[in-house]
Amino acid sequence: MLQSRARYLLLLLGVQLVVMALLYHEGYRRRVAYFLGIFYKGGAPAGLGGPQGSTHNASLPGDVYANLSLIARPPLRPEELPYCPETSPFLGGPIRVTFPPGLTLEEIVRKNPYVTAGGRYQPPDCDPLHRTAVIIPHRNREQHLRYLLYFLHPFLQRQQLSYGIYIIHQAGNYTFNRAKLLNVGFKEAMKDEDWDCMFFHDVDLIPEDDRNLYTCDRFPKHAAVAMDKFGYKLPYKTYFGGVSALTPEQYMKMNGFPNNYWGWGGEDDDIAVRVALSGMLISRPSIQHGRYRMIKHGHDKGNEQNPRR
Ligand code: UDH
Ligand code: MN
Repeated sequence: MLQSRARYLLLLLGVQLVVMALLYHEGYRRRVAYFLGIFYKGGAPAGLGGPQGSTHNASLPGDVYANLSLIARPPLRPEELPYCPETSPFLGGPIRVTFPPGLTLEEIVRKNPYVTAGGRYQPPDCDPLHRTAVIIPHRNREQHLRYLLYFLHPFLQRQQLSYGIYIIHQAGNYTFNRAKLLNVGFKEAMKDEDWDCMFFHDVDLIPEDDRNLYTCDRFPKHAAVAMDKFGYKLPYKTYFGGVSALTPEQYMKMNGFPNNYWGWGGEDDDIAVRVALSGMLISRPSIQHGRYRMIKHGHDKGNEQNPRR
């Protein structure tokens, strides 16, 4: 009796030792990926960062590109792909936001080899649960746009979303109209695909935590709850500016956004009123997750404060 118990304990110890040796050898992340059924190619990084393999750098905490190369194409036919898990195993939490000087579009393309024309992406290793379009109103902010794309692509890929990014550019020099551009973006994006979530996204706001999921909620979502310029808290309770997200159904229910706010200000509060008038509440991520850095800027020419807002 005593002997068989000792043998059992020895066996347990042995198993434990083998598991520990495996953990040590394979590295924690890979093991987690393995247990979650994620395939990866061993050796040189084969995913994001691609053949160059320059992005695999686990030594930099918060690097938005770190370990993204673990997302690789598995040896499966598309119809055999498993569903993506409820929670992506690639989330890393806080992202270190710095602005590399001399960043070019070519560099962003190089670091995001799975993104296809039109800023579109599908997870290569699983069937996504969410399809999100990101709508960005834009004019004369090329540098901000480069930084946003640099951070947003890997951020969205970490969340295992199917996504498309739409830059809605206002041509000419006439007064800027943010909300109208967002309406244009909605219409154009829905012609392309049956998106289940639209993110309306200022060009100068960089998300700082990848647990801020770019998916829609039961109610219209205001995502930019903690911006650095407001001391990382909401400036006021009904604030709906910066980054927000609606399903097509929510957008239609409130009859979209106003078209008549020319120049800076007011349109975001109008949108919040529309949400309330259509009987919906505002959903928000937590203050820890909904963090954003705004790239510093002054007032734009052609977007003067609207005194009649
Ligand atoms: N936008 C452009 N081009 C413009 C104007 C606005 O692309 O000429 C877009 C862009 O996506 C921007 C968004 O509209 O992020 C909102 O405009 P904004 O960034 O000017 O709005 P914000 O509330 O402006 O950030 C605050 C005024 C800045 C003064 C700061 C002085 N310290
Ligand atoms: Mn801004």
